[in-house]
Amino acid sequence: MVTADHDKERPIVHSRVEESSFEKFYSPVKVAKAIGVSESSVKRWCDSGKIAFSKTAGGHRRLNRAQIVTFLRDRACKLIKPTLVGLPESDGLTISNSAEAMTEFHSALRSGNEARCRRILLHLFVNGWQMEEIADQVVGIAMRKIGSDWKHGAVAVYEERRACGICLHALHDLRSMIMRPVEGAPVAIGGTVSGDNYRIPTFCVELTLSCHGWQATSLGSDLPFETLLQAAGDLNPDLMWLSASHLGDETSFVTQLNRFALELPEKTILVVGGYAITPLLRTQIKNAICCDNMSQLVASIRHLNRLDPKSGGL
Ligand code: B12
Repeated sequence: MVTADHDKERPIVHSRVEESSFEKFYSPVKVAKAIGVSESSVKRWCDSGKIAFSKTAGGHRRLNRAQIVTFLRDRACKLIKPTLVGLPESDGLTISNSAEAMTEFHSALRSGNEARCRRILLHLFVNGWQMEEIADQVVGIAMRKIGSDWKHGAVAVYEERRACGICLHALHDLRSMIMRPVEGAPVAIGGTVSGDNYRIPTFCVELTLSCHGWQATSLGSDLPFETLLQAAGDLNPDLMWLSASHLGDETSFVTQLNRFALELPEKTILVVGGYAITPLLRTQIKNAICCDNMSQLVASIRHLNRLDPKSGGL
C-alpha cells in the first residue's frame, strides 16, 4: 500500500541534495516566506513528518517543489509568495469550479497562450484538485472542444497541433510537482497501440496514477503489441494500460488485444480506455477493465484493492 505516510511523527527524508542535480531545492526560510509562516514552523513540520524534505551533505534541510506542493495539497495551504519557490504568480486567477476552469483553459489553448495554460493547471494542482478531475473535467473536455472547433473549421490544423504542444507542456509542469513514489510502490506502464499517435491521454494516466503513489510510466504512442508484451515481461508491472483514440482496424485491434491480455504476466491487471473504445467494442474486449475516464480508473483500482488489499492498490 503506498502512501506518503505523513503524520507518522517521523521525518520523511527523501534524498540527499545532489549538487549536480538540476532539481531546484529551497531552504526552510524561503518556504516559510512563500507560505507566510515562521521558519521554525517549517522545520518542525519537517521533523514531525508533516512535510517530506531532503538534506544537504552538511545535513541542512532543503525542499524541492514536489515536496512543497504535496504539502500544500495535503494541507490545503495557500502560497502567498509563489515565486519564492519557483512557482508563477496566480495573476488573479480565481477558479471556483471545473466548468470555469475548462472555459479558461480552452480559450487560452485556442489563442495559443502557453503561459496562461500552464498557470491555470498549476493553480488547480497547487490548490488541491485531484489529477483525475483535471484530466477529465478540464484537459479532456477542453481538448474535445478544440477537436470539434477543428472539425467545424473554427480552428486551423496548426492551431490544433499548437494546442496539443501547449497542453503537453502544461501537463509536464504538473509531472515535476508530483513526489517520487516510495520504495516498493506498485508499478504501472502503458501507452497507445500502433497507428495511434495520441500522446496526451496516456500521459494523463501516468500523472493520475503517479499522484496516487504509483510508479507509473507512459511508454508513449504508436507501440506494436509485441513491444508492449516485451515491456510487460521485462518490467513485470502490477498494472498495464492502453489508451485508444484512433483505431485503423477495430476487429484486428480487438483480436490482438484479447490475445495480448492472456499473454500478460499473471499479476498484471490490464486497463483500457480512450475515445475509440466504443460501447460496442467494450462488449468484445475480454480480460481487461474498460474505463471511460481517469476517475473511473481511480475508482476501479480502489475497488480492486478492497477485493484484494495485498494487490498494492491505491
Ligand atoms: C489532439 C488530437 C489529435 C492529435 C494528437 C496529437 C498528440 N500529440 O497527442 C493528432 C494530430 C495525432 C490527431 C490526429 C487525428 N485525429 Co485527432 N484528435 C485530437 C483531439 C482534438 C484531442 C485528443 C486528446 O488528446 N484529448 C485529451 C485527452 C485527455 O482526452 P480524451 O482523449 O478524450 O481522453 C479521455 C478519455 O477518453 C479517457 N481515456 C483516454 N485514454 C484512456 C486510457 C485509460 C487507461 C483510461 C482509464 C482512460 C482513458 O480519459 C481521458 C480524460 O477524461 C480529439 C478530440 C476529441 N477527443 O474529441 C481529436 C479526434 C479524436 N481526432 C479525430 C480525427 C478524425 C483524427 C484523424 C483521423 C484526422 C486525420 N484525418 O488525419 C487523425 C488520426 C491520427 C492517428 N492515426 O492517430 C476525431 C475522431 C477520431 C476517430 N476515432 O474517429 C476527433 C474526435 C476530432 C473530431 N472532433 O472529429 N488528433
